[in-house]
Amino acid sequence: MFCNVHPDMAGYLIVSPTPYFATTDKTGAYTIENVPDGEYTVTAWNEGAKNKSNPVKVAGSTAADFTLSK
Ligand SMILES: [Cu+2]
Repeated sequence: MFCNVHPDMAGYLIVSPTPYFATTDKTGAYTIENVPDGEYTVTAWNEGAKNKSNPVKVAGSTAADFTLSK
């Protein structure tokens, strides 16, 4: 969504097809709570970067790290 008054003002709306999503904190860390064990594809998005999707096998507390690039 863009502002028609301020050309540098924009917002983003992401529709998630799953209840399992998170936003990062200012350090880039995120937590997705209550994900059942199983195999998933996790996709990371950030303004100006390419989407990054990685397969993740969740078994209890599981870490999935991403490095995004432009
Ligand atoms: Cu504005």
